[in-house]
Amino acid sequence: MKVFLLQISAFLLFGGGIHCQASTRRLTFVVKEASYTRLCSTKNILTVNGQFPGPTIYAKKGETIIVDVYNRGKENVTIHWHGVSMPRYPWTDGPEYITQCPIQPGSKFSQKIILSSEEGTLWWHAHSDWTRATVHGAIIVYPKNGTKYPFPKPSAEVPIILGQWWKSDVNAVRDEGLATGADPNASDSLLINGQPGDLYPCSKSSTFKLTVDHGKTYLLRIINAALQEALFFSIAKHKMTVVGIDGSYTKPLTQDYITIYPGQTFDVLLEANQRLDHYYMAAKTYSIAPVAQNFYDNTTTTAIVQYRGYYTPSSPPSLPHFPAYNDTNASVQVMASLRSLADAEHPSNVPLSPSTKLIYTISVNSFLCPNNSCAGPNGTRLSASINNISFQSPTIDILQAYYYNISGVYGDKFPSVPPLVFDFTADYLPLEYQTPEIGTEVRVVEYNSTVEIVFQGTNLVSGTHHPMHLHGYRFYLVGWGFGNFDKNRDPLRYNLVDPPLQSTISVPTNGWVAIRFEASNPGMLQALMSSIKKNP
Ligand SMILES: [Cu+2]
Repeated sequence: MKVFLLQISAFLLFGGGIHCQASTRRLTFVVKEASYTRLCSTKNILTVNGQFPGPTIYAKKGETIIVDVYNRGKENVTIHWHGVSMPRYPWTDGPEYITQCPIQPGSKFSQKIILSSEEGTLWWHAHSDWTRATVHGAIIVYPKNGTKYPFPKPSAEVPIILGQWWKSDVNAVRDEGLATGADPNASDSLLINGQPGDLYPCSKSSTFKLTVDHGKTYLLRIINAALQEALFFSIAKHKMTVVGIDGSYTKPLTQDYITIYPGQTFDVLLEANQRLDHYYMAAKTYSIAPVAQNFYDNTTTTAIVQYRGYYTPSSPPSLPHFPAYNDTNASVQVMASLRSLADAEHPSNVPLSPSTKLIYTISVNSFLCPNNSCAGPNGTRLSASINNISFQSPTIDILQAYYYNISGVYGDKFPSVPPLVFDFTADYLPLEYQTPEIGTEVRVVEYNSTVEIVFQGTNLVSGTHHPMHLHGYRFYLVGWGFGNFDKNRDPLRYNLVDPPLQSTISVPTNGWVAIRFEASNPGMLQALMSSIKKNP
């Protein structure tokens, strides 16, 4: 019986065109350092081909592309195709020590991108340590020849890549976090297309500007490439209509703002239907941490939507209205409203009666330090876990260990349900629950089984939101809620008709999400939790 392995890991974040049918297109990515100036200071950052954000990959649905990756930097690196299912070919998906060993400085590795059902916006990023901070870019997947968008063709398409900038070297920020055991320092600014925007020092002249013609419609391909921050994104005086997420289309959803979690991508239509003027588009962080404690980046990044024509623009342009930074109800609003198209051309294939049901708790944890010497809460060191297991990175990649039957690299005892059941989202929880086990465990799933995973957030150390991302699959988001998942009551209100198809979802603060997928892509996959922290 063929199986695939679902490898589950909870990382501490800082520990953690033209299509030619005849031949496969090749691209060259040279990973190297380049000097960039932001916020009045200059530093070297790791880039692809010297560009930040990196080059956009344009593709057609179903295309295969080979990317020759040359590592001319000083540290190990891999490139990951985020949201690409890579059917039957996990070998070059990128996560280091999961599907491959990292590409060492001075060497080259050719990575295939195998597109299948994805259409819309995806992205690529480095998948070693913190290299993702600056090594990332958009993947735009156009409809196949003879097919078209399920909405009127926009006048233009614009990648909007949201990111974070630290004035210091990102590895130094990471190392300090690891050394102290506390949250790494918040970034100094948020970014839109690599630029902080007008509200930051030394940034005004380089602010990203989108010139629009009145009456036309623009497709914004919005990517949250930030390492940590969940972001509210909005455009002053304009509505946005969401038409896609994570490389699949949705029913149109008109919004004043969206909440976009790290790793997510949104396709959004912007109708230029307001008075000729300049307007800010802006992003700021959603966080439940107290604003005073510098646990998150509480700045606002802006870009300008400027109408073409002869007029005197407002100065400064108007800023969009945002929910309060800690408005958890606002943070789930888009998730609660998104529906897939579920029509003849875009059918929903959500499994109706899953054969494998898993419940995974997602927790922030803490380890004790000698003499309470660490800088986390009560002198501990912060960590994170799924079903109380904090992932230990192996030294041989797990896929290779599986393929060649190398023992001792990982175990296959990942629990299907929480090892200890308690009131996960209670206000006060026993301190001894905070310390997790450490392990490198995988969950083996039968080939072609249908899987449901409920990700249950807990209030250990800090009940916060947790972006969850699955490799090798996109999944249907069939349900979500606040508090504890109730296996009798909650499935009754699942959406099994038109749930959105996604690759990244955020478990709401002190809540849960339920996802379903068919396990039809053998390989070593990874469920990643890319957030911890923000410990009040
Ligand atoms: Cu990914």
